[in-house]
Amino acid sequence: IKTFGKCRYRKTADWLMSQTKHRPQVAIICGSGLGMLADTLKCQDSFAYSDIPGFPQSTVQGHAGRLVFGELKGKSCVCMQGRFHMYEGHSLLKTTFPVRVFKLLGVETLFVTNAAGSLADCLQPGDIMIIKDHVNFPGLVGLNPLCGPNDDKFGPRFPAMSGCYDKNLRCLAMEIAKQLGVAGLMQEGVYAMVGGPNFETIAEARLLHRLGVDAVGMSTAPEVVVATHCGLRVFGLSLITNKVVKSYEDSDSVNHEGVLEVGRLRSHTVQQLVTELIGRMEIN
Ligand code: 6GU
Repeated sequence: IKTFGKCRYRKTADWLMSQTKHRPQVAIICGSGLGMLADTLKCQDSFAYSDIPGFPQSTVQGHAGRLVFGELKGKSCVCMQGRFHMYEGHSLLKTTFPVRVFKLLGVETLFVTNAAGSLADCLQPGDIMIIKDHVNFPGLVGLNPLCGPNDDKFGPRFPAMSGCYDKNLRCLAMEIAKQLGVAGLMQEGVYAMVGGPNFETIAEARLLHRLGVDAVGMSTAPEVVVATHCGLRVFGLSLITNKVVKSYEDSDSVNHEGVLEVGRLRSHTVQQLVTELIGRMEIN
């Protein structure tokens, strides 16, 4: 199993700090169709992934592949416009590489957003799910970015994952949703990561549903595991872009275009929520 020495993360972090005056407290990883948030940062410095030493390259359509530094509501942020997925063929270590770089930049809080399909009957396309917990299916069978020698400088060999989605931030998010008048679109739920890139079969969808999964996607869990390992506070949102087909009578099927379309439709609301939450959350 390959691991990166701390100096590989350090090299990237040092390069970034030599290129920008921003010293972010918050990092945001934007999901499919939700990257526009990065464009709203004030006093931007942005870097194509291909120009950042040591950074992986993104390949998915709908993911731009830029790291954007700037301010949101007076807080210093760094935003990934485009993330890395396991199904692209990246090792999980590459997928989560930016998270450890963020840690070295001084980031204390990680925001993650993604597009997900709903299994819960109460989650409709266009709804926004506050991630309360996750099921890391690849992780359960040993595809975990923390596999291999542990780097004690980042965190412990056996990190706890209970409470990895910060409760205070989840409560504050719900309060903000009420104030913005979008509480009707919001609820908490459990996100499951599957490997992809294919969407689920009906049998797989039924299995996930019966296991208590509310929404399913192909990202997020590895980043959250690595963030929790190194002591970052985490907040996550899933934008529900479609219902997962669970019935043999149903003639619907999902496609990537549809996923991006709902992303665009609700991107403004997701942006507003994240922006307000960042503005109002406490920072140490
Ligand atoms: Cl239905 N499945 C998965 N795995 N990811 C998705 C999705 C479905 N819809 C959006 N992302």
